[in-house]
This record gives sequence, structure tokens and C-alpha cells, in this order.
Amino acid sequence: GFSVPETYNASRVLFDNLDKGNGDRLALTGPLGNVTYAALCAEASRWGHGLVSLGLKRGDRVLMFLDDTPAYPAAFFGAVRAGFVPLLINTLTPPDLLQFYLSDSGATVAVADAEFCARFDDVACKDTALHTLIVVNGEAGDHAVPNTVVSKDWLPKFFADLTEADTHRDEMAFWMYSSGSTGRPKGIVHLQHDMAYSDRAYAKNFLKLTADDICFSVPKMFFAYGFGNSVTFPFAGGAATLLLPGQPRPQAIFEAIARYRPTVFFGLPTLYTSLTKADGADKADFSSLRMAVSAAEVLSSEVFNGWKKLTGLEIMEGLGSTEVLHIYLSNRAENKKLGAAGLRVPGYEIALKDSNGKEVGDNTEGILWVRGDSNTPLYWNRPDKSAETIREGGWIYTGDRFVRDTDGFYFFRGRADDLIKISGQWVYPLEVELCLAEHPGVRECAVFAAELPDRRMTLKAVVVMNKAAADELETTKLLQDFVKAKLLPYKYPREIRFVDELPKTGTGKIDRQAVMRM
Ligand code: 3SK
Repeated sequence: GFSVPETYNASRVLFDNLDKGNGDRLALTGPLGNVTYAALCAEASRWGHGLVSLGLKRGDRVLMFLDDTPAYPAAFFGAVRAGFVPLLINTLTPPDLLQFYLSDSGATVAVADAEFCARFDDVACKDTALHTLIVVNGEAGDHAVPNTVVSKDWLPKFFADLTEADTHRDEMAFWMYSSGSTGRPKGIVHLQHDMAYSDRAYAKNFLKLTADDICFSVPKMFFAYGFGNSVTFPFAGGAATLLLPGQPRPQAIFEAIARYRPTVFFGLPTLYTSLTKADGADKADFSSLRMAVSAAEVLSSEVFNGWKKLTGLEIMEGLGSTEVLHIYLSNRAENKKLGAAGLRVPGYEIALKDSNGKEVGDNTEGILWVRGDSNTPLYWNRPDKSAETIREGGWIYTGDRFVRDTDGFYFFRGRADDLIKISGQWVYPLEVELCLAEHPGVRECAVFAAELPDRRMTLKAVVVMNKAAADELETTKLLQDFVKAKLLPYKYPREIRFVDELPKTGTGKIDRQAVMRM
């Protein structure tokens, strides 16, 4: 492993740039302007002082509902430096899910882009301790939080210099949430040393960033993947990050690449597919890129070849998880196999085990276990789920089935459970089924995963309505919108079939095998 001092605060990933003489270098670029390391550290310090002024105490949670703009790293590092714990939340979160995040975490302060104020409505705030909403990138809109602070009027009055909290390297630093099978997400807790660890393990070995690099991650900062790509790795390497807020539409991405000239691009197969097929792709200027990285979904040869044809670049595929914080299996730029998630990333131990917990050899399928010093120690408030996943000795049981070949490359063979990834994000078909079943018009339903021809996964539902749907297209949209409003929107079933009855087993349970054949 790699060690950091016993007293260590994760804000050093950013602030060490001042000691390294990088103050005048570019930390951030993009449509909201350029920011140097000196300016970003000054802004982060103001954030830290500002949060202290709101009465927060060490370890208190601050919920961040933010798009990728310069305010995000400033607020994040300010909170961490002052000893508070940011929660990085998906900006598509609907109010009832936000209510869960607020009550589960006990956050008393939230930071949100002006455009997301309305999400903090009566539903979101009910029975929570949230007292202050700090609004960035604009004026406050309507919301139900008792106090409002508008950052542009508030921050300038605080000092631009902040001494870091004397946190222990194993103290809580930040959280992210992941899906739960029954609609109750799990708060994944990361510690002060985890960012530095994932940088040393993955980025230093595989990305090899220099101060001349500009990283561009289309996956947003609130995803663990985007967070490493846009924050941890560039800052730990004294490089810059291109931050592009808003919907990641192909035209906006092409324009950003041509204009800001990033050198390292991070995407996932769904994105590479849409970029390759988008209008104007053949005219786009990719000449600044030296590397393209993919994770979060299995990369097919079609996607790999399509991108290579378009840009000349061979995508470097890896696999990681929010629990481990970033990538622990990766191909190398100079040593890759198409179809493989990659080789073990030094710093992580990998074991493939059979159902008796015995390690299997090469060319034999086993469940993948991973251990490294950036592994989460727990899911917040969930001893049951923590015990299922985080096992003795700090090993994480991933539930992924893999085979390792004799060259040490790992190949994904599927899941041990029914968890799947849609557009790179986890979803349990069961949580969607339970959600859909709550719709008053639905009598019964089954939701299941199906594989697309390019190996990506999709979600399908078979539904029996109380009253036969008069217009199936309209009812499909109604049910999809219902799921989008209750769960993270990417979890909606892409296809819904209406039937009069679901097939049952002899004991009267839904016959899922038969449903999938319908
Ligand atoms: O899904 C992945 O492969 C991944 C990669 C890096 C960080 C986080 C995740 C979930």
C-alpha cells in the first residue's frame, strides 16, 4: 500500500499545489471561466470559513446538489478542509429521494445550484434537520429551507486562507450514495486518505498525468468515477480540469473538446456510442486528446473500433466501484485486451473465489473480491448491508463474476445477483418493480434485465393494469414518469408490455423465467 501521515486532511489533494509552486497554474477551465490553483484554494478557504460561520461542527454533513462548475470543487474542498463531510448527490434526485438523503445523513446545510432550488420543496425538507440552503451560480429560487444564503453575496466576506482541520487519515471525509434493492440507497462513507490512495494506485500508474494535461470527464463529479477524473487525479497531478455543466449532449461535448483542448477524455460505452453516431462527429476536432478512458459498463469491440476509427484513439477500459472509490482493474495504454476489464491495479488485492470462499485459479470463474486502502469501511446506518459487502479483513465482496486468464487479465462474466448497470449506474430490477407496483393503476408487474446486442443492459417491465390501458403509449409514458419521479430517473423501464395476467408458478408466485420469455 501507500501511506499518508497519521494526521491528514483530504483537502491537501488541492492545497499541496500551493507548496509545489502551482499557484499560478490553471486548475479549472470551461464555459464558466478559468481558475488558477491559487484562486481555487482561496475560494475553498472562504467556503470553509463560511460553513464554520453557520455553526457546523467537525464531522457534520453538508449535502451538495451541484452540477460541474467551479463552485463544486471550491465548496467540496472548503468543507473538507474545515472538517465537515460533503455528500455528493446526483442532480437528477427527485424530492422524496432527497428527503431520504437529508434524513439519513442528518445534514443541516445544503449547497445547490440556483436551478436546483425547487428540488428542496416541502416533500424534501419534511422531518429533516436542514436549516440553511447555500445557493451558487445565481439567485435563490423558491424552496422550503428556513434560511437562504446566496454565495456570491456571502463568500467574499470570508478570509481567503484557512488552516486545515487536524483530521486523522482514517476520519470520515465525504459520502456518495448507491442504489439499494428495496429503494433505500446506501450512504458510502470515504475517509480522508482515500482520494490520495486511489490517485497513487490508479492515476499515477495508468493515466500518468503531467501538469500539461487537461482532463475532461463527461460523467459528472457526483459519480465516484467522475469525481476521480475531474477532481482527485488532475489536482493530485497539478493538471487542469475542464468542467462542462448541463446535459452532456454530443454537440456540446464536441464544441468543448475543440475549444478547451483537453488531453485526457473519460466516458463510458453509452456515451462513446452516442458520440460516435452523433451528427457532426466526423467533423469534430479531437486532435488535443492523447487518451480516452472508459469504465462503468462493459466495452464492446463495436464501440472500441468506432471510437478508434473516429479519433485514432484506443479506449483504455477499467472497472471500479463507488465502494473502492475508483478503478481497481484496468487495461494499460501499452498492454490491453479487448473485452477485458483489465489487469489488477497495483495497490489493490484481487481474489476470485468460488461459493465456498475458496480461491479459484486462472481460467476458472469466481466471484471477485477486492481489498485496498480506499475501500469504504461502512455503509452509513446500515450494519446489515455493511456486513454483506464489507467482509473480514476489509475485503469487499463485489458480486461480479469474473475469469482471469494466464496473462492476468480479468473478463466480466455477469453478476452473482440481479443487480445491473444502466448507462453505467447500478439498478436493482426489484426496486423498480416495487416502485411501479405502488402506482394506483397497476395490479401486478414484473421488471427484469435484458442484454442488448452490444452487451449493454436494459430494463423491461411486464404490467397488468387494474383497468386495461386504453392507450398503451400514453400509459407507458405515465408509468415511466412515475418511476422517474420516485427513483433516480435513469432507472425507468425502457420497455413496458401490457398483459392481462402474469404467468405464475405452481405455488402462485410470479414465474419470472416465463415473464422474460413473454
Ligand atoms: O463503475 C465503474 O467502473 C466505476 C469506476 C470508477 C469509479 C466508480 C465506478 C462506479
